[in-house]
Amino acid sequence: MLVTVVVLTVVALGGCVSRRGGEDQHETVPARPATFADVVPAPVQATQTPGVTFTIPADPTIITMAGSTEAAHVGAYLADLLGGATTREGTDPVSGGVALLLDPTVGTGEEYQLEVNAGGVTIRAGTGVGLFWGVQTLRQLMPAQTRAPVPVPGGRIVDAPRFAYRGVMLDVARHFFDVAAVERLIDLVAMYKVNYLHLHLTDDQGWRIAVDGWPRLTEVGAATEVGGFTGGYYTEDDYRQIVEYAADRYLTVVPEIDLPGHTNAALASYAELTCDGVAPAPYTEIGVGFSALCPTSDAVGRLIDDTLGELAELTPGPYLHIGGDEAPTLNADDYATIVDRAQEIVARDGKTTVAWQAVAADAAPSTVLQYYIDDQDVPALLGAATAGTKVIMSPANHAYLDQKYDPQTRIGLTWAGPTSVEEAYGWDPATYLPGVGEEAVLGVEAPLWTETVTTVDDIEYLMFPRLSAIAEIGWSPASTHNWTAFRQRLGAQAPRWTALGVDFARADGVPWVAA
Ligand code: TNX
Repeated sequence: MLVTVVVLTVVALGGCVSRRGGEDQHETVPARPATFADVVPAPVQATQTPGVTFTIPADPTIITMAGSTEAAHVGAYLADLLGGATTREGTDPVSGGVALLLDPTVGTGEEYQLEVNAGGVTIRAGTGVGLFWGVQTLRQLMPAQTRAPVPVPGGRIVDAPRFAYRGVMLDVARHFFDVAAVERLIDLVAMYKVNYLHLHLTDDQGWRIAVDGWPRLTEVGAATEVGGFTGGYYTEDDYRQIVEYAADRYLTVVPEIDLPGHTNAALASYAELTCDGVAPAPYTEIGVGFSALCPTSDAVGRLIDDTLGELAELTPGPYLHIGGDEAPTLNADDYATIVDRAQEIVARDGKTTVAWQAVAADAAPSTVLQYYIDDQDVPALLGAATAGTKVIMSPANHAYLDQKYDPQTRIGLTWAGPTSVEEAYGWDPATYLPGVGEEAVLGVEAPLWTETVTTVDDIEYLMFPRLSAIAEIGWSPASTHNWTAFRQRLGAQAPRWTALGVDFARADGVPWVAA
């Protein structure tokens, strides 16, 4: 009965009121052409030329920098977006098409410049990744349907990221998501210049990566997830495929093996990882903080060595994440024994450790710490940051995508939230923690824990639009930070997400542009 009343109310109001949490008052504004003010994340400088439009014609010409396989790769990506193009090498702007030119004077990293005039589009960058971000910006200047012919407003953008690390995390341990789901996620986050994908591969409820010599990790440890017995895992080839797909879109994978706590799935697989020699039952609940690897077990040493060693080999990126959070059953020395060992192995294999803030007191100088909450570990984190340690900022009350938007949101946790879009956007990584300034901040990351997330739609619903807010905080200069302008830019993403079938939340407070 109640449901009927609500449905009738929705219909009576013309469909603008949703029954889903966080969308009660959602606002829709008429469709409009994209402008230079709509780009997310906001560029360093964006100037539209009034009265100028260039229409990328059907079967356009794309010039890619002569001799550059990177430029050719980005050209092929753009051709795909446009629904086909004639691509050839060159060194100059092209009349009637798009030129992707390498130009070392633009920069040596992710910087790019984009110019649209009546004759065509030119993107210049010092690197392939810079060209790729330029293409993502160009995409946001096109209509949601990017198949050429498409109009693009005239103007000029000069752009560069504020922070080097702009990450998203997917927890595939609490619920498993297959390679296709991860690839879709990569495609969506690349639109917002996110350049790191952190995969939380192991936890109490599941172990999601095959490790040579440890078959029970996947036979037993991967067979569960939150709420039941339908898990899954990545073979080495699956993992390689994700890494490659990400690299093709200029994202670097950061694999996480969470230890010494959050390890029930491993302990259930191998009794020798426990101190009492008894494997616990598999675990499918949500509560945490009860499990730990045994610090005196030889098998634990071998597990860490084999798992991190294998991931180091499979991962071209510089970082391996060792977790380190919530291990209250171990004393400080036992905890340190295990995280020290993990850090040594990561260093042995030529990688850099990333760890949650709990590792701060035991962190090697090169270890990157990930901040998420104001707790007893923060003084050690501040001390490390003062001594030169880099920090990834993921304050749970702003950046945790698993939190509900408001108390009515159909999925999500609430311990750090609920978190509206305005709250997700409302912080500055370089002033959030006094003592961790611009220099100490490597970047930002938005984690999506998946205790309540079971489908791709669920991922998208919690991730969009808030991931776009965190991506902007990581990329855009602090001087562009402005909620009133951001909500307009964000609203302009709606037609794009609709065209891509993204189940985003039409959250309150954002003027959503009609498709
Ligand atoms: C805290 S943040 C956790 C995760 C949970 C998450 C749920 C952190 C390092 N640990 O184990 O999934 O909260 O929001």
